[in-house]
Amino acid sequence: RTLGLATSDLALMAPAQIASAIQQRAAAQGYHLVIAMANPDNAPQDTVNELLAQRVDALLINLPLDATQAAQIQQQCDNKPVLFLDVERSAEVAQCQYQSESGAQQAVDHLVALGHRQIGVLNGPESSASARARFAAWQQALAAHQLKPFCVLSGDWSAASGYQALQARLPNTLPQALLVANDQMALGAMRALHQHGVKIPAEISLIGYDDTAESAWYQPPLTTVRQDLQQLGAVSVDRLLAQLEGDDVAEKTLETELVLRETTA
Ligand code: IPT
Repeated sequence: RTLGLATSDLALMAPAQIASAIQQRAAAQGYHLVIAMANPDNAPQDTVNELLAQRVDALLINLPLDATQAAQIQQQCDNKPVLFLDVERSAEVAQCQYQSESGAQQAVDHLVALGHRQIGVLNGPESSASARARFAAWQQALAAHQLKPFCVLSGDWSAASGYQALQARLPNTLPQALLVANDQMALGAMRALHQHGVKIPAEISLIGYDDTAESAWYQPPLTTVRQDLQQLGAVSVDRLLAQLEGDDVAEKTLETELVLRETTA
């Protein structure tokens, strides 16, 4: 009895921690897990094919996909149960994902309550539906306070890209606060700010997204929007196993929440 996981690059913290949680839960339920990792030269379908070639019984897909790609993969898997973890919400496929709205709203409300009006964003890659959903949720939360993003920077999820985005911005006025689409980019952003002597949180507040295991160990410890990656792994395995047993699985939305640490003031 074997489950397959098609995943984004495991050099990234969040997918690695999700895979770890999935592996643990699968083992606890008596399933073997086979992992296939996306590679920049392959289409998502190729990654899924690697799993199908190994005769997995059901599949978890943690690849950033739009609705069309997800529908294609669903077809490709024939009638095997498939559950998507990083897909455009409008896709008509089984999904197990965190919704961005609650956490984004708590993050913006927190910054506004601290008196900040100039709030910038450092977004993830435009090609990712999750990055687009986070940006939309921030915009909506800012609009509720009659605000627009003070500046829009972007990166590719890596710490290096967060560093570069801030380096490029630093000659110009910084916002009072920055919403960052993941904790890894926040790590790089913090290094760039530190190198330029900009004090966090006295001169700029930062809020990340994910709450990876390392985020409490940043200096200062990172305030962030938490997606409980452990829970995501466990819930997605349980749901996939229910699909495998033929149960009609209800859509379950997982809620994000703001975790206050020391990067906002
Ligand atoms: C998403 C992470 O939040 C982000 O930090 C990045 O690692 C991305 O994955 C990589 O694809 S989590 C995903 C389940 C939406």
